[in-house]
Formats: sequence, C-alpha cells, structure tokens
Amino acid sequence: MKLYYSPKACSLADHIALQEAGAKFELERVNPATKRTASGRDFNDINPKGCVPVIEMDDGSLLTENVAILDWIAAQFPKLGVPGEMGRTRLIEALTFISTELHHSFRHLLDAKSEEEEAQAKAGIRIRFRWISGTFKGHYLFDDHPSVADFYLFVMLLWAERFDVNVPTRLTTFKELMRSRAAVSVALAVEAA
Ligand SMILES: N[C@@H](CCC(=O)N[C@@H](CS)C(=O)NCC(=O)O)C(=O)O
Repeated sequence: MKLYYSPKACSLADHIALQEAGAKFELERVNPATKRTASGRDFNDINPKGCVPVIEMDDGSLLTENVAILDWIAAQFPKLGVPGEMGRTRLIEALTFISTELHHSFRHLLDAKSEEEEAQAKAGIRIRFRWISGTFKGHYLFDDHPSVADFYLFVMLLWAERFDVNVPTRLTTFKELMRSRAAVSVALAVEAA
C-alpha cells in the first residue's frame, strides 16, 4: 500500500493513522505546486482531482477523498475506529464535519482578499472548533483512545496554529496530547525531512 501525501496537508491524518496502526505502507511525496511526485510522475495522472491524500492499494487500485480513506483505514484497523452498533456512523459523522465544515472553512481563510474577509473566515473557523470541542467524550473525541477522526482534527489544529486562529483550551490540551504520541512524532518528523 502506498500513501501519496504533501507535507502537513490533510494527508497527514492518514499518515498518522497508518503509523498508529503499525501498517506496512510506503509513502510518496507530492509537490503541491508542481504536481510532481517524488519519483517524477505527474500526480494528475494518478489523481485527476489533483489532491492528496491518495491510497494506492497493493492491487494497484486507488482510493481518494480523506473521509473515505480514513473510514477504510478504520475498517482495516478497528482499534482506530469507534466501537458499538452506531460506532461507524458516529465516526463518519465526525469525519464529515471535520472535512466539510473545518477543512473547507480554511479555504475561505486562504482565499481571503482583505483583512475583513480574513477576520470573517477566522471567526467561522473558531465557531466550528468551539462546537467540536464540546463533543469530546474522553481525552479523545470518542473515548480515551484515538480514532481516525482525532488524527484529522489534529491536522486542523496544526493549521489553526500556523494561521494564528485561537482555539478553545480543550483543543490545545488535545493537540499537545496528540503531539506526545510516538506515531505522531514519527509522522511529523518524516514529513519535515
Ligand atoms: N476532497 C478532497 C480534498 C483534499 C484536499 O483539499 N487536499 C489538498 C491538501 S490538504 C490538496 O491536495 N490540494 C491541492 C490542490 O487542490 O491543488 C478530500 O477531502 O480528500
């Protein structure tokens, strides 16, 4: 299995998940500006949508879209999912919120053309972080064990730090807890190299 990623992009969630799972996988870096992969391929030939993450399965088939990839990883490695009859549904509910509400709202910030638009975008992001901070059921979103949704939320918090968006203390504590995990350190170090 191979994960196509760009450093500190949303694909970091999948990278952390695979490290946490102890999965056997390869990585290939994608330059988001040139759309070239580390081995020199045109990334658009791999994913015509032009976005990471992409997982290339051992049979050569490709899986795109972060929600689908994280759901697939949780299905392969149930310790990264959410237990119970409604567990998978609750996981998809959280992943969808993080993808469509949080991740997407950073686009508004990146596209902001004035200080006013930037302030509006940050306010929108803060509302969404505040909402999700009220849903924690333990040290992590669902209990005291992290799920793939926690890894995606962690990446959003790294973006918040980078773009100077204030978040509730609950989420800062969570971010530092995530940073203290061995798998997270490994993934961050690999992406920084
Ligand atoms: N719908 C995609 C969007 C993924 C996405 O936004 N990827 C960004 C990195 S975080 C990307 O590769 N952007 C490059 C581009 O849009 O040109 C998903 O949820 O997986």
